[in-house]
Parts: sequence; C-alpha cells; structure tokens
Amino acid sequence: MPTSLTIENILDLDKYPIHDRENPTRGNIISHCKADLDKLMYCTIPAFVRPQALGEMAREASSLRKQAFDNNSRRNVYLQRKANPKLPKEHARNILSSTSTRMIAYDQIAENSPLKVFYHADEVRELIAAIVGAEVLYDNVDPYQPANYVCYDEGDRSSWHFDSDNSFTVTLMVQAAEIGGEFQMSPNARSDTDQNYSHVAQVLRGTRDETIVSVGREPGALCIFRGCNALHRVSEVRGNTMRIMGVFVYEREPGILGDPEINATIYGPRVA
Ligand SMILES: O=C(O)CCC(=O)C(=O)O
Ligand SMILES: [Fe+2]
Repeated sequence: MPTSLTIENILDLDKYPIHDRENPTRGNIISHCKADLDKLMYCTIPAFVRPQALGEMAREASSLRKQAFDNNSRRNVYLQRKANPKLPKEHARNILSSTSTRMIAYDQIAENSPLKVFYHADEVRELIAAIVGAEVLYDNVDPYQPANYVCYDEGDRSSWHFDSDNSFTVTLMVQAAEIGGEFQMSPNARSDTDQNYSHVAQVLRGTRDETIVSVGREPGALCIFRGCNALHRVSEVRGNTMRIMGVFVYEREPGILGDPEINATIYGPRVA
C-alpha cells in the first residue's frame, strides 16, 4: 500500500472534478444527486473510486476478515433484538429476522488505508454535504464507527431495517458478490412524523413488493441514501466472492461519538 496516498490516487479528478468548487461538472453531480435523493431516497455516483484503490481496499478487508466481528442477530426493522409482548404478534415491532454481517471497525483499519484517505478527504465530505443539503459536515470521532468495512460471506444478509442515527447513510461498493447481495429498498416506508406500522409490516410479509426497488451498483459506486425512513435490506449472498462495503458516518455537529452499548453489539465485546 503506498504510504503517501492522496485523494487523486483514489478518485479520477478529471472525470469527477470535485476539488474545484467552480467546476460546472461538480455542480451537475450535486444537482443530479440532490434531485435523486429527494425523489428516490437514494442517489449513486457510478465508478467514483478508481479500480486500483478498490483493489487495495478489497485486499485490506480480506486480510482483516479473521479479526472482523461476526455480527449475527435476530432483529426487527428498528434494530431491536426483543419482541414487545404488549403488542400483537403481527405488529412490525414483533417481526424479527436474522442478519449476519462481518464488521471491520475503524480502529482495525490502517491509518494510510485508501478507505480512510477517502473518508477524511475534505473534497469528499464537502461534496456529500452539498448533496444532502448540509452547510457543513464533520467526521464522526468515535474510535470504531467513522469508516468501516462490512463484509458478507456466503449465506450472509442484512434483513429489512431502518438506520437509526443519521438522516443519511453513505456506502461505497468495494467488491460485489457473485450472486445475491442485492441492495433493496422500500423508499417511503415511514416519515419523520408517521411510523406507518401497517405498511412496514406489509413489506415484511411480502404483500407490498410493488414498493420495492433494487439499487444496482457496480464496484466503485458511491451511494447516499435516506436509510432512516427508507426501509432497506441486503439479500443473501451466494458464491465464494465476499461482498465488501465501505460504510461512512458523517455528522452535522463536531465531536460526535457513538453509544458504547450500541458499539458493543455492532463491533463485539472487545469494544465494551
Ligand atoms: O450494504 C449495503 O448496501 C447497505 C447496508 C446498510 O444497510 C447500511 O449501511 O445501512
Ligand atoms: Fe442500513
């Protein structure tokens, strides 16, 4: 891995001149992405990261795979692991499904990793801020959360859920699975003011499949989505190629840390 990796080694700045605020191509990327995010609840920038940097990320994630925390659980869409006996069996809160992913935390990733160089680059953070309509964004300062690799081996999947903390989620497809590992979304499943429990339960029971879209992504694609209100899942991975996702956490306030109890469930007992 090169020791003095810069953002130009990771992104093709000729194709995506995001370092130049006056460049009309940057403006176009922002306006397209903003419009998609508003309308579809997600946007993607295809082939954003150079293949060589993706290769380095994939090699790093594979070499860290043995140290990853096997995050296997049964959970509801609100990321809770227990049913609520006061609510009916068929209530959305009481529908639990299995999830299994392999989490590689920020502290396990090399300082000079292309994943971290990408995450900490001002150009990237400022682009994302413009797309999500934030005046400024800050890096998360938790020891484990800011940038992760999430790996899916054969049989792994992430069941339907809403992301809890943030109004948007940022992912980078590092390596796709041979079969499966599809990112699916039911975009307007709830809103900030309406939990829409009956609709959510219908999606979970498979009776609202017409609301589900597949978000196609080739390796190198950056995806920003409204994971807080768009119900989403990753279908079961098949075949020998590990699905590797980079996941990034940006904040609207400086100095934000994760909740240690939640961290222990995501990254394992070593962080407790
Ligand atoms: O792996 C993905 O495509 C999305 C995973 C996910 O649900 C998330 O990062 O919140
Ligand atoms: Fe999610």
